[in-house]
Amino acid sequence: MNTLLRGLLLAAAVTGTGAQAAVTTVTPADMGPGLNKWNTANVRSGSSAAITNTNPRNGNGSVEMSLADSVGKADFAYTWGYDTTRTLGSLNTLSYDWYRAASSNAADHFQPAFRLFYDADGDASTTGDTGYLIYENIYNGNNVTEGAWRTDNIIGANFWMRQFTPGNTVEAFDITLAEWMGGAHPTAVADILSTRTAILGIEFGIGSGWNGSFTGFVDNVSYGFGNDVTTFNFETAAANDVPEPGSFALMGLGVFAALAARKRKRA
Ligand SMILES: [Ca+2]
Ligand SMILES: [Ca+2]
Repeated sequence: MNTLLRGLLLAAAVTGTGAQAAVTTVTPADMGPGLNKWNTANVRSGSSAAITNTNPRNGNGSVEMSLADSVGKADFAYTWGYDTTRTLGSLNTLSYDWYRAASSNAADHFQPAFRLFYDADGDASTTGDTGYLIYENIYNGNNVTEGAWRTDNIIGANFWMRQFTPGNTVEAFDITLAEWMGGAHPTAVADILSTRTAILGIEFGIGSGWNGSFTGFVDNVSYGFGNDVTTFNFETAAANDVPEPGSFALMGLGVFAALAARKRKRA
């Protein structure tokens, strides 16, 4: 069995049943402003965030993020906007790989945080009910090991709420996504979420307020709503011999049909 076929079959096995998982390669050339594109955000002076070949989790790249002091901050964001199929009620996959470099001297618990951008009632015409639900390791076990990649499957994890209008941190750090969706309201002003809460995008980032320096990496960011599952693999350049991402489902006969089509195309 050739390497490509074995890889595809393995991918199909890992994917399981039902979901049409697609791996999307993201290179620097794919980035930019607007919807459905990764872009850097809030990168302050002395901080950085970029796809580099310094420490790939897989392939040839990952997102390298660094800051030098407590004002440092850098984010990577991907926004799709309002999509009625992408709600807190349909969200079923959320994971990312992250790494804290041993050269970091900020407090031991800091690692790249993960954020869901929400609109509480899913109605774009009401804008005072948007914010972030934020995952941080410190509220989920606090066990960072430096110099090692880690995969965090965070669909069942605790998230805290940061409201946008007005800006407010809801001081509650032990609430799961399921509990938020069930209407948890730990403070009077917290947004009340439900199955209809729109998820508008995802982000990960470092800082601010991290006293000291930090260098870390992120790769293989996955989200899923029902059967709509995507994994982003950050790469410095796309491999020439990889099939176009998302061009077919890695399932059953689809694998063989795609291979046959590819072979015909090359002939
Ligand atoms: Ca990669
Ligand atoms: Ca709204």
